[in-house]
Amino acid sequence: MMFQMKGCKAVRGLAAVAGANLAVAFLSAGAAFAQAADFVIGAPRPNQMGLPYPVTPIAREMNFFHDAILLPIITVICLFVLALLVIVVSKFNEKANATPSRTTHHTGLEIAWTIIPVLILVVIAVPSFHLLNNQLTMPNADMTIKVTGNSSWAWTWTYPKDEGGGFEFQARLLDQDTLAPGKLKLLDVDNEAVVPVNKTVRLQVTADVVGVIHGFVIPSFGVRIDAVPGRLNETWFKAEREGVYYGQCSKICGKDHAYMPVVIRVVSEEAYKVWLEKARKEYAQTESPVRVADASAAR
Ligand SMILES: [Cu+2]
Repeated sequence: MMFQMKGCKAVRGLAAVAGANLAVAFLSAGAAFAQAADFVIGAPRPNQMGLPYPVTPIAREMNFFHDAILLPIITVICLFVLALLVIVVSKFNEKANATPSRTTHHTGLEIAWTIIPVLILVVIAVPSFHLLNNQLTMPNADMTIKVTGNSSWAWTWTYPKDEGGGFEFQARLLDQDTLAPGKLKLLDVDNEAVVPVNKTVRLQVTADVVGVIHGFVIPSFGVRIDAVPGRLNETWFKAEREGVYYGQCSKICGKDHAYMPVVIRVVSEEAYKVWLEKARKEYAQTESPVRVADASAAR
């Protein structure tokens, strides 16, 4: 009875710690929100804790999954195992326990330490599969952009003609020796990709056939997908806040792996139209051969 009461107290203590952890996670998310009242700079901040500020439904679901489900479970398990270790070390050493028990089996305990981890995994699996399904199910997209990790360690952005584009351009890291004030080191590029806010964007991601595998990542969008030569991978995002969002190639792809950031600027629909008009003229010399197929024709 005494042991049960002690155990109960310990569980309550663990729950309190997990709750505090959760509160910290939510507070830090709130701080990011307050900091980014108007325009989000989707880049890492000094002393940042937690995941990047989420601006898409998928990224929010990822943050929830991490902050509200994984983190508390991990915290409770770590503290539980630590408590067991402390008990074992303090109670069952030679001095404190000179004549050890000869017990080698305990059926109830063995069933419990098999079943409980399985239940924990099931609890994790349900929201995990839900998230995975949402990531992989393509919604009806408002627009399409093709991104190619090219063999000169830069990203080529292609805006299809059918959707008002018909051009492509390369985004290259700015010269780090002549970086203008306010520009982010190893993140800002010469030509940012631009998309309208609150629109579902289908991203088709690939890499040069003569190149290597790259990893296309925008943490604030919850987007992470491989850019593989000869394969057209597909993902999507719907950015709900204007801002400029940064990511970096996440595959160890070659000598300039560290110098090929991904930058997307999310603007209002009017600003996007203005940019599209300007970009069409600016990048006209590199007209894109990409056309978006009409999906209804294939049905
Ligand atoms: Cu790369």
